Amino acid sequence: MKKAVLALLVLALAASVLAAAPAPIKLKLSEIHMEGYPTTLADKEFARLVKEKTEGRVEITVYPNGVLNATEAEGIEALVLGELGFARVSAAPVASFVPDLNAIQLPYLYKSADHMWAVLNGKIGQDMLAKLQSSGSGLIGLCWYDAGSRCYYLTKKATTPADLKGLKIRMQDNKMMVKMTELLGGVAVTGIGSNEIYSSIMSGVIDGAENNWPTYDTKGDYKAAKFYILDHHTRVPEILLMSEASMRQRKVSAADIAIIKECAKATQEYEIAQWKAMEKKSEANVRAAGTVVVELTPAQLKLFQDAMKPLYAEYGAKYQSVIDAIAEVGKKF
Ligand code: BDP
Repeated sequence: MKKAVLALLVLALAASVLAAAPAPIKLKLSEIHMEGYPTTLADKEFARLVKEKTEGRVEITVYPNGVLNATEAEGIEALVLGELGFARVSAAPVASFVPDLNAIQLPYLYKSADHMWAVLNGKIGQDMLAKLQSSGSGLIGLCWYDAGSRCYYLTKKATTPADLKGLKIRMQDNKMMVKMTELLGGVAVTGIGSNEIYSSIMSGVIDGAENNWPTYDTKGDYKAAKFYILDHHTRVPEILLMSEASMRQRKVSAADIAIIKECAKATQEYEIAQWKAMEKKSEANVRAAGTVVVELTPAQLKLFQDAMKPLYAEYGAKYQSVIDAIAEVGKKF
């Protein structure tokens, strides 16, 4: 008899424990970079923190290598529809959904990474994240990550915009970026995910692309286009996005959303540290592999800068106060 009562008690206890701990909400995070890349490491740290701080109520699984979405634009679309919980993407394709974001990725806007970080961590960057949330896009910007500066890389040497004339160059899915290459005389090609660039160059669909050292290195693009032109035309930060629709559909509580936001912010410095190390490592790697790194003279660099200036009138005019504020922050650097 006593044994039966005990067994019942144990059962009741187990049932109450089970009832108190509902199944975790499982969400996916899309990432186009490979394992070990700075943003992938940060995504995983974010997922780890979220699980810990929500005491297991929310579980995020990171899917690297673009297995969920071949292009970031598709990933962002999936967030808008609520088919995906999170995506770590470049801010460039996000600007197709929320054009305000172009104001912080105009060419030659920042003097250095420190200048950009003072902007992103200050009022301008935080206002941008808030704007994203209030834009009605359904996208919530959780935090920024570093992605260095972008340079053109081509199958032939170029030192001036004239050398780019007629070359087919893959650009990110963003009209301003397309225009940037057109202003140099190149032919911009979009709709190509960054994992498809290598094969697109090898098959002659494009003559090059543009990106930072780590992407040029880890995607193997340096094997297809061996001229890396140090024009450093733009710094486009990465952004960790959350889907408003997905959080609603999956019934993530407001308290857990607040925790998620804090966890994301807590990974920013971690990514920046990983980034700095990777940037150096990748540069050394591609140099050792025989990449022709093309240094530009100040006069040649100025030709690139002058050619891109019309973007400020076309895409920056509406955001003149933001651009002025960025220049103001830059005085300290
Ligand atoms: C890399 C970004 C990545 C973008 C890629 C691109 O890290 O998010 O997808 O550029 O050019 O620097 O598409």
